[in-house]
Amino acid sequence: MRYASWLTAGALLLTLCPAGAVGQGQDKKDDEKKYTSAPEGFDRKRDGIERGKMETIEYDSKTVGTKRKVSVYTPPGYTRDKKYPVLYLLHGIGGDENEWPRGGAPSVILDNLYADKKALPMIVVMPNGRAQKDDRPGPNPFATAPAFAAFEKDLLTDLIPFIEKTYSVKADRASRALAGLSMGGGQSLNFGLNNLDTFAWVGGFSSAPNTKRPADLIKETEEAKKKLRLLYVACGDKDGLLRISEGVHKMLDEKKVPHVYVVVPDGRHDFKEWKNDLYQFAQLVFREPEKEKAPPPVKQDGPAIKDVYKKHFLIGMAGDLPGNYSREELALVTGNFNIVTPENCMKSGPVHPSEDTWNFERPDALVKWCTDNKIAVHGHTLVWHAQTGNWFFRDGDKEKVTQRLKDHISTLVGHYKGKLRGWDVVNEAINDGGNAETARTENLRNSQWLRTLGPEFLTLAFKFAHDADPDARLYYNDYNIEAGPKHESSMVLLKRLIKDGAPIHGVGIQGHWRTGSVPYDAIDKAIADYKLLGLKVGITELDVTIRGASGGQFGGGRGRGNATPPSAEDLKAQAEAYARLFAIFIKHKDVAERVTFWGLSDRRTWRFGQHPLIFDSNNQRKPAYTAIVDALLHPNPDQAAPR
Ligand code: 9MR
Repeated sequence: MRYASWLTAGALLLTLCPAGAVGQGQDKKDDEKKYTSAPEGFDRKRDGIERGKMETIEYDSKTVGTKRKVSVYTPPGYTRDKKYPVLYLLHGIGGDENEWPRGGAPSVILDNLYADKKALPMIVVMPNGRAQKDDRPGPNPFATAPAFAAFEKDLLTDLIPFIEKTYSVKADRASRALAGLSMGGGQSLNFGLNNLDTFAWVGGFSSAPNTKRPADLIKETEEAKKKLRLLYVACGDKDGLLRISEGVHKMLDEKKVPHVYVVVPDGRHDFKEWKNDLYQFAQLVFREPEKEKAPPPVKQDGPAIKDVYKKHFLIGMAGDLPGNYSREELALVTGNFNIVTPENCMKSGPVHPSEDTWNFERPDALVKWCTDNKIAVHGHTLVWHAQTGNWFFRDGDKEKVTQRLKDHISTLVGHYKGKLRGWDVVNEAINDGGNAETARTENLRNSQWLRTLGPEFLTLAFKFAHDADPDARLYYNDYNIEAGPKHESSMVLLKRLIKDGAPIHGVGIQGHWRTGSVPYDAIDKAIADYKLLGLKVGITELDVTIRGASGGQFGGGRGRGNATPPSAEDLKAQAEAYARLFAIFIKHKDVAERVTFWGLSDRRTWRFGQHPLIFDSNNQRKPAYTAIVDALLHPNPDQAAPR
């Protein structure tokens, strides 16, 4: 007598299942694979196609101490000139090595699949999974359950070596699959997941309660994720054992182990279901690993950011143009930006290295190039603690240094009067860090300007600049002023400047940030705070590094990255960061005047190796570029600005 299924032995089943395990179909989950049943005739012999060969042979089992029978299917055209992968296919509690060949039509199903070129040629080995001397099911097959556990050893140490000696097979884990129905499904999950060095492909069809508890099935989650090429868990929704597969599926989901989970509508515990499972499983196994899908190339010819944001704010870049920039790079500037900040050439060190020396050549060339190309220029920077000649302070009392400051600003701003849109008048005057106490003060940096002229140096600088070019928009520019005590100090300082009548129009948040730690909420609030002071806001030196330090302090973090190209994941995270930032800038478009990137590309950046910008080192748009365009044209609600 053959027991084809658990259901034929319902009373006994209850003794093996934990209480309540024989549940009926549960609600379907969203993550279930969309079920498509095998096409009509998939298990019927077709005329005129090549056929594989089914045979029964015997192997010596040291484990059991007998010769054991095994059914083996070799595919059409099987030849010793090729090496084949092997599917070990296990039967149910009432079956033996003949159960699949008699009830499951494996040779027909596979022959048809090969004729349709839907599966890779494989050998199918159908052993007797009851590892005991008398391995027939006998009158009470459930009494033989322990022998199904003992089969693990027989399979691994006797059968597999025998098959690999006897047939022309590929003997590696990527070329071995283990699957089975019912009791054999439980065996497959138990043995397969326990022996990932032997099997890369595992399938449980209507697995029975011999399946280990879900928590015990996978020992090393990471190992399983890495080594499993396919884990296929299937069951009919009318199968009394569905609960077993559901438990396995739930555990796999919790551990985030990729798997295919199929709940077959109207599926029962019978060969209709298992034939279909074999049909599906056979098509999935032994495939080459999918090459890591490269992200779709970023379209290089979409709309330009300067045009997309035309009605919102200016889009800028920093560089000492045209200098040694290539034609391609310059085309990138004209194509994408409508305002330029000279990265270095207008700083007092380079432009005014001693009291009587002015180097206007480079900044003049920049202003001419920008004017010729209808690009605005924002001057950078009149007063800074860095890159400032010592001559300003040499032998000078307050009066003399004030005069030098005035001369410097009047000459420089005057030289470009009417040609520049604005200026960073004072750069980075507030100390780094800070605490609750300094937050209530301006916490000014102990620079030579402060030491010599006192806190008024800022007001003076703004006045001198305004006198030299009354139409220029004058900015205070600093890094990390969007958050923490430094933000509070910036508010104290700006309030004082306004109160003292400094002609200040705006505040520049530099924006040297790092993917993963951008202070979005603080940025959003800081812009709103500055707006309340009646100031405009510029994002003046934007870059979002992929790796390495961020922050804006001069010299800080340089060289921490390396030239290794960023991964697709890194680029995606960076794109998301940029999208979220632009969502904030868009929200504040009434006060945001300009967003300037600090550099041009990942080649032209002070953070070389940290890949911070929106063009890569080959001047190609990065995912961040598209994300910035999409932030306006196709906003993603998940990347919306704080409300
Ligand atoms: O990017 C600039 C780099 O090339 C210079 O060597 C450096 C010193 O002049 O300044 C860099 O730009 C800084 C800007 O002027 C002010 N904020 C911080 C920027 C990065 O250090």
